[in-house]
Amino acid sequence: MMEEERLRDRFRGAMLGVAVGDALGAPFEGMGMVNHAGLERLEAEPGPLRYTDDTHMTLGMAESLLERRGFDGEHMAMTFARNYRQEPWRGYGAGPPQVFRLLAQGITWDQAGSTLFGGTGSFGNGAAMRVTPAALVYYRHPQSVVSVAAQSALITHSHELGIEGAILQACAIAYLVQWDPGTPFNPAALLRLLEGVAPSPEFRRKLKRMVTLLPRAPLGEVTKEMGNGIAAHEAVPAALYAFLRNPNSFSKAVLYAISLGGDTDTIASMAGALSGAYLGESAIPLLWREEVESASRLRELADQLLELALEIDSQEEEHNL
Ligand code: AR6
Ligand code: MG
Repeated sequence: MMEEERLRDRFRGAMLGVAVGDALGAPFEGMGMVNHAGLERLEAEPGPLRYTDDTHMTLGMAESLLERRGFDGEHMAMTFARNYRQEPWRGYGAGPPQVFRLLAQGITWDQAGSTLFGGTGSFGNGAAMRVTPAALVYYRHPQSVVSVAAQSALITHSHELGIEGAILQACAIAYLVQWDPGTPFNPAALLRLLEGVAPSPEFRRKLKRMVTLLPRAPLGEVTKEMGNGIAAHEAVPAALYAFLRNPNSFSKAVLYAISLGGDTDTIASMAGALSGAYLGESAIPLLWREEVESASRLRELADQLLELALEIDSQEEEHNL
């Protein structure tokens, strides 16, 4: 296993990456493609780095996993709902608040989400954008990463594409957080692994296409092929592409994600999680990781998630003896 100090840097990188990408991308949400000068300014003068619902829900997921020492659907749903009631102004999509109202009426955590959007469930990117803590806690247990990503998605995003988006983002983070930096990284191997966990044609087509768009397809072609919208099957591939195209630089990955336009906070947040998991906190520009809202809380939660991950590992080892 990778030594603890390096893992700590990666766990912190993933959690801070979520918030930094979210906060940097938020002012550009819904704009077309973002111009170069606007992006350059973000490096020196990022402005107040305030996060949105993406990070708010990520915090909720971390809090629930830590309190219950693992996944508890009812508890996680109630934690999301409680946090929403405390700070409803974070920029939530239309779906989650409806789920929280249904939960308050006594509908169970695994049923409420399936009533949304005429009974099809949400395919928004909301389940993927918050999944980092689950990926970290179960990083050495791929089956648990898949099942906890799927079950946590079900709370608000029961459409198969909403669920698959969460599974893909979680599997990518779990893979990257344990990648040995001494070994050359092969994007094609990660993409093949991801194809195996995303059966829907929407995701498979984009994962296949992604290899051919690396390393320097023009922006317009990337947004056309991957999408840049609020749907999971657009934002998740867009974020993964932004990372894979810039694997060795956190700031390049996140700024590239924002340059795609559309749902910039969520695409940059998910690209930030991937890059932070791979490169660690130390690769995030100091200004960003110090100035982002709740930086010390995110770091503290990352450390506690690592403790929990190691606890789960030792339980598994005992179980296997
Ligand atoms: N049919 C039609 N439209 C849909 C469907 C569906 N089955 N599912 C989703 N949409 P939502 P989220 C559309 O509301 O995923 C914040 O800005 C619909 O327009 O479940 O948590 C974050 O920063 C719906 O409102 O919320 C993220 O960018 C929208 O997709 C984003 O919102 C989003 O799905 C996260 O939103
Ligand atoms: Mg947001």
